[in-house]
Amino acid sequence: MVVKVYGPDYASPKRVMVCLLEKEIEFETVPVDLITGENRSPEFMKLQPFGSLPVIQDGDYTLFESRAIIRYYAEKYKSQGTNLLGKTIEDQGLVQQWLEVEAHNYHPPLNNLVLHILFSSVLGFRRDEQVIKESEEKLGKVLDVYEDRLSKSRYLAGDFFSLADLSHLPFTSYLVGGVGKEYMIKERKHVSGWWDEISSRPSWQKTDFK
Ligand SMILES: N[C@@H](CCC(=O)N[C@@H](CS)C(=O)NCC(=O)O)C(=O)O
Repeated sequence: MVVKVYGPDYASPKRVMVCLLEKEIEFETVPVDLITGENRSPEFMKLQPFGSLPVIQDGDYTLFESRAIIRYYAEKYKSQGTNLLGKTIEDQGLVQQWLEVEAHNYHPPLNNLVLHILFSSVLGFRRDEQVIKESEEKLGKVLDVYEDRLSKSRYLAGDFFSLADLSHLPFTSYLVGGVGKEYMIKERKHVSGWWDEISSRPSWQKTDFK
């Protein structure tokens, strides 16, 4: 049974697709257009009651929330493709810790930058310079913590690529691309080396250009 990924042209569905590629799981994509509001159709809202992407359908199993989906597949296919969870229970704890950091410390200010710099006009709200300034400051502080961590560790959870690193790919790609703040990564030597390494993985190269 081929996994269906509803997306696919947005950052959160890409978090799922890059994980499926790392895990060597076959999938197909179902386009949903946020601009025309397809995600608010009664049919889509049956799959995702909040109207957000991504959703996956795997046979008759449906799951939404990108980080829940990547945890599900990393666990379900533990011994297939890249091990994204860590070998020891301690490593696994660190993977989960840094995944939480990505979701709760890194993502919120970065998401504000993406929304206000890239999508405010298309989504029809006012670009707020104060939000942009404060979000950049907040994200900078988080990146300082990353710089320290990555000066001692090749990847966030240890010496292995994991879900914690993978989860950063789609929105950091906006940061260094359309958001125009690549310097936030480049001015931090260890963050910059880490970004170069994780973003050049074949799985991400394939996902980002889809
Ligand atoms: N926490 C959700 C957030 C998903 C999300 O924000 N998706 C965006 C696309 S990247 C979206 O669908 N936005 C439209 C909406 O939520 O109405 C997840 O990680 O799956």
